[in-house]
Amino acid sequence: MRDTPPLSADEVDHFAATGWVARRGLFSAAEAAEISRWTDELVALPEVAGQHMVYYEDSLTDPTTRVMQRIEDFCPWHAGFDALVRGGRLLAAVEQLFAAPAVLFKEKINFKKPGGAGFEPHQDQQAGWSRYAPLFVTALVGIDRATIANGCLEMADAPRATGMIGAEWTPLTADQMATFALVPVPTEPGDVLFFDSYAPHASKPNLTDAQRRILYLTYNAAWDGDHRRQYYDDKRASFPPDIERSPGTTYRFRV
Ligand SMILES: O=C(O)CCC(=O)C(=O)O
Ligand SMILES: [Fe+2]
Repeated sequence: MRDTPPLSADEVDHFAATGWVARRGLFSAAEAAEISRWTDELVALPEVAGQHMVYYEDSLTDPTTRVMQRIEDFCPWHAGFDALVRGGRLLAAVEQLFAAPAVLFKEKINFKKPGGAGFEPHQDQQAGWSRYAPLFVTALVGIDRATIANGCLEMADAPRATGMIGAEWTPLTADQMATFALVPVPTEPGDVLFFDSYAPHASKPNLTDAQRRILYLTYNAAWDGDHRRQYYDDKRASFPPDIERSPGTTYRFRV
């Protein structure tokens, strides 16, 4: 017998209507604890140029310090994450949403440490993704509880956007957001929020005293090709992780 699909027909319909859907408890508390432990392992890995990409940001609460903002391109360096991301329930759910086979485009963990910044309203597709594929689906996996106070995601309360509302590399303007509101979508460890690359979203800074870690796994339909390595090669060239930066050059995060 085939496994039951991870998403119900109602959940698939919600995604089709809005571009996003929150699937509560896709992973058990024990599985979420394991993902949390794997995240600690990634943080403990020595930083080496050319390997997993670790980015830092200036703290909002203590401007004299830099705090870990995110880690990307880590699947090649962690077998547990690699297996989680490329198979099982996550891939099966994403394939339900594409109604087609899918491949991994990118993986990252946003740490949003105490003092970590929020994100201006944007569509992920605005980050230059159209040169790789016309549509992506991201699975946001809660590692820590994400709340309004620590900067959970806020999603557009609107019919699904099927194209770019804003320009590449700039946040959405008030005019571009005039027809919809953003609603907070708090998540518990093990919850998964699926959203496509045109779904407008934002988040607030974390002004609490605990970190808010979220795993983001982004996929595209297999028929649009496997662009993961090229994407990270391009990103290392244009916006390298801190350890790969040249002294005296300023690098700017855009969306
Ligand atoms: O982690 C967050 O609060 C939002 C992140 C986000 O939207 C992004 O990295 O594109
Ligand atoms: Fe985003």
